[in-house]
Amino acid sequence: MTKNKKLLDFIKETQELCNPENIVWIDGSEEQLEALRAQAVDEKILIKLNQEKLPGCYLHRTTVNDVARVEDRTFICSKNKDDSAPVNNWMETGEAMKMMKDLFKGVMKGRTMYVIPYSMGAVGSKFSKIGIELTDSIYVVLNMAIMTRVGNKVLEALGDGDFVKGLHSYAELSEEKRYICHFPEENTIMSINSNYGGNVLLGKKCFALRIASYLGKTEGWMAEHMLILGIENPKGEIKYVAAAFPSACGKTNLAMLIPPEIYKNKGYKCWCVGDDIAWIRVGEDGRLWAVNPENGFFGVAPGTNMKSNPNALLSTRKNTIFTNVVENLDDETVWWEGLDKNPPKNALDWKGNPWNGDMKDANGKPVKGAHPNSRFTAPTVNCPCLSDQFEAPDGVPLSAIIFGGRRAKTAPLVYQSTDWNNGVFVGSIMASETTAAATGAVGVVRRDPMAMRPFVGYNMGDYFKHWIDMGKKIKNQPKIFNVNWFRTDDEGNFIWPGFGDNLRVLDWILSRCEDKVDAKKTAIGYVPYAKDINIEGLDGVTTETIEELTTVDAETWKKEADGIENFYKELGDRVPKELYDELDKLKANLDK
Ligand code: GTP
Ligand code: SPV
Ligand code: MN
Repeated sequence: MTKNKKLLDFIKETQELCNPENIVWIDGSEEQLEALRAQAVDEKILIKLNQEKLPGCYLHRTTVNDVARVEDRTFICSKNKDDSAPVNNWMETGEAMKMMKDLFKGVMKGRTMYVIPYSMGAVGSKFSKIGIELTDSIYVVLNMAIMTRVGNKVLEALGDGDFVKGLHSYAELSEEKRYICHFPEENTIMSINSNYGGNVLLGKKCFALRIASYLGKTEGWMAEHMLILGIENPKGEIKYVAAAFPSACGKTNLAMLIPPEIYKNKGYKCWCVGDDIAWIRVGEDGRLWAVNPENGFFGVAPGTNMKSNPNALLSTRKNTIFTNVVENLDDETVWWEGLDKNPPKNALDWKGNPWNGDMKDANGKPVKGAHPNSRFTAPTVNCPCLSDQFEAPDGVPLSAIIFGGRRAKTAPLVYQSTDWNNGVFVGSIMASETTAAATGAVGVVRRDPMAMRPFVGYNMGDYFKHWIDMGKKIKNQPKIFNVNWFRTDDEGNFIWPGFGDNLRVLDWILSRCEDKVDAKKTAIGYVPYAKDINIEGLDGVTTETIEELTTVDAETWKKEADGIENFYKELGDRVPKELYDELDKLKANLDK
């Protein structure tokens, strides 16, 4: 299989620690995966769906207490506290290793341990990195086989090289003993007592963001929570943007955007390179180049429909695993809130209880059938708008970097930073209302710098410094913007139509990158003149609406500046001076 000494040692040590009954190597063949799917169906881990309507599709239900990332039980372990804290939960490396080893002792007794060799990035490309996940969960194996490139070809590419060690067991799915521990200094991840995506598909957030962000800092590149999108104009030129929005704030939707009619008719097209994670490097031409290290989409199901995101929905029509959605018992298909207006009459909800669309709770509110963080795991190849550059070894060049969050007030529809350092500032002050993608309260505004608050594998101040330092290395810097699709009116309705119409904002962004349009200077940066956002063909949106969406209220922003200062203080003394300078400039602008 392999002669890699480190790998063989890792397996032997884990075997001794976890005591599995047997070991199965994932070779990546369709035969092996098909046999595992059949076994998962036998063991009631997966439900086989209607193979005519949804070929190759399955449904999985997690336990009720295991439905999202657990940020309060996720740790970045390092020798020195300051190298991780204060935003991350920190544990000292030795102490955490000991705690985890105690928890893993004998945990796979009577179970099979699967060895998953996986590559983040196309196998063999010079930007790709290899991980090995050892797990006792077939669900993890089958999801990793969609989300990453797995199997013998990865072992071959590994040779006797280095890899990220990942160990996972669903153990007893105990909430009290659930821990997701990262050891960036040891290239190691350990995850126990969960079987939910972001906690257990170790290639994703654990490796491709937390460990990779640390590697990026040491090696001079960046791992970011960003979608990558190509926008083709009528002349056939394609410009790429990368955008960081917090979890469940619209990355998958923007990444698969369908142009509004008036743009489509002119010949605009959009191409998806990635929907969640970008690895970014400085190219020989001095531009930033981005690759998507994943091979699948782990997308939010609720709200996905043929109007909001047809490309996402079409991506889920074959070879997809659905988690925690509604099971339609009449025809063995799936449903979720916002799919269509016809919930099934004879169904099971995400917990497996009988459900129909008419049920109300004690307060008369509709009982949801799908969990708000229910997800689909779909292969990228299914995506109708997948970019032909998806596997390009060097990635795609970025014209713009876009930050964005879910803000009912404060942040305008779009604004542009004045330069790189100011753009880093704009990213660092991002704030967003929390969503169901992580456990805990939903709808609370919190600072989420670069949408990386839950995913930075080291000290946040050092992470900001890395952004500032990268700026110095990029000769042809992309322009940096901030967007907010989520401003609401006094009744709480979204003012901006969003989804496909977001292309209208991207259009302005690209025009700014090419110096084709003027903008209005405000205290926080440049906002569009209302006339420059194309609203042709939009119902109910006028230039007044755009005026309203792009106002920057000085009083609100003064409070925001105080909030930013407090946040920086919380982060401690590693926040770079460059960012305090930007904060001073913002305050001075607001006092003008
Ligand atoms: P993660 O996979 O958790 O990282 O989430 P994501 O950032 O990919 O978010 P996604 O695109 O799945 O969107 C999450 C939610 O935001 C869904 O309920 C969408 O319907 C909603 N949403 C996305 N784009 C827009 C938009 O432009 N306007 C509005 N109002 N809602 C949006
Ligand atoms: C997110 O929460 O940002 C996700 C889903 O993309 S998870 O893989 O659970 O992190
Ligand atoms: Mn995400």
